Amino acid sequence: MRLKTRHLVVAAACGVVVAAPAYARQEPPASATVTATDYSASNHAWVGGDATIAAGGTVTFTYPTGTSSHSVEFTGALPASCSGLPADPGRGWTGSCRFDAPGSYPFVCPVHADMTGTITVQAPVATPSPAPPATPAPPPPPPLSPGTVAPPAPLAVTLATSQHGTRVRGSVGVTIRGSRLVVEVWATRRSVLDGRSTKPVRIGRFTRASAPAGRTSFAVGVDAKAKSALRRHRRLAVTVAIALTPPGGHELTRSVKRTLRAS
Ligand SMILES: [Cu+2]
Repeated sequence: MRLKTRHLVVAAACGVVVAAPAYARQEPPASATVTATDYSASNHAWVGGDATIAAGGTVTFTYPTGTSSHSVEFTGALPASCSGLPADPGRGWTGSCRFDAPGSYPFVCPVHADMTGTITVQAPVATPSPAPPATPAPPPPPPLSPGTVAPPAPLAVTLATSQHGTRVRGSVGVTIRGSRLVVEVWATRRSVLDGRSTKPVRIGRFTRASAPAGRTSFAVGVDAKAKSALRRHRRLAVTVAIALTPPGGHELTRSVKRTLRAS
């Protein structure tokens, strides 16, 4: 972006050239709205999905009208907190997230892989001594390895034995409000790509930055490769890795094997 150059003001009265204050970077707004639409510029898109806000600001996510199902899933850094976002993709919902730490927060609709957006959070401009953000950016959740030995039974996971369609649905018991839930679905490279490798490949991910106490349901959409494998073979063996981290606490993990069947 070219900076404006009209920053010199001639103070004619005394004949002195005075430099006016350089154009300061504009303080970004404290809030923004991101709207899911079935059709705007393209099929299934976020309107305002690349918003920039000030640290500590809030973004409202909404899907007010339409006939599809959408929801919001952060794929990198997580907001400080969210409320009102649907646990399952759906319609007619409004939720919001607060962003404390400056940085980029990419997100996607788990149903539509090309429905992506990024919230950019900027540090305050005019603070004399830059105050550290109230909450440091949470590190991205570590990758969960499938086949991890499950701890005795601290994590109450309900996952139907028979999973139909291209989403893995289940629920998990959350004892401490504000826990972070990450559910990943893995399959072998062989089953997804028809190769020989049995190396695991991640085919879906669901995150909930701040789950309320009680039972939180999840629905993990699988990616295009897995959908195409499911069309070819009618079934796909998957490992579902669930991780729940209470605020400031230890991560509880569990992994469960299931078969996804084409509906
Ligand atoms: Cu969508």
